[in-house]
Amino acid sequence: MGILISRLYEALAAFSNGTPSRILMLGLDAAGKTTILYKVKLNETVQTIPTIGFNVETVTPAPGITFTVWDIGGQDKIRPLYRHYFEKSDGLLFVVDSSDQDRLKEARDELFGIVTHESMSSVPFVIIANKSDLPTAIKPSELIEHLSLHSISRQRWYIQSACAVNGDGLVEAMTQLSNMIKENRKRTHN
Ligand SMILES: Nc1nc2c(ncn2[C@@H]2O[C@H](COP(=O)(O)OP(=O)(O)OP(=O)(O)O)[C@@H](O)[C@H]2O)c(=O)[nH]1
Ligand SMILES: [Mg+2]
Repeated sequence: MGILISRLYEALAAFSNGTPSRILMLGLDAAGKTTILYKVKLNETVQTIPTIGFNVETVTPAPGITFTVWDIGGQDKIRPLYRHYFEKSDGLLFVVDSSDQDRLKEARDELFGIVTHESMSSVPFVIIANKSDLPTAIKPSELIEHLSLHSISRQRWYIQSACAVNGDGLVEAMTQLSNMIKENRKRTHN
């Protein structure tokens, strides 16, 4: 039933909004990107294996929002391939494992490499502070400091606490991104 409703939303949204927004979902390996993608697509918590290459799915996280989400494998050896996906992206979901404090600097370096790239420098992004269910997870306010988000001034950003396993925060993250994409379009068309 859930899938039927989500398919119906997809059809309605595609009809009313035209082309879905093209969304890149990036972040370090094991941050939870593929788990998020299929939680939103199927409302199921799937067993994942590390992504080599990418998964792409059209999702409708909320009525009136249709995204084509590109979930790219985050292992360090394949990260140099990211830039091939940058062109014509409307928004970025950057997923961080907020319980893995040892890798926050690595996550920050990756994020800055992406958002300062010329093809991405006007693309709004949402940080998904994932794995909020784990006891070592830090709060979004602390993550903002660790990721030096306040030093980013060229594009709009938002941070959302989430748990891909039970779905908390995922619709909120995608709705925020959709709103920022709409504002961005209005600004660039005026
Ligand atoms: N506890 C908890 N575990 C999670 C959460 N999200 C993902 N995981 C687990 O984290 C592991 C990695 O998740 P993936 O979705 O495969 O990570 P990924 O970002 O796609 O990794 P790559 O494909 O290697 O880039 C899996 O064992 C997931 O079940 C979460 O919110 N909470
Ligand atoms: Mg994956």
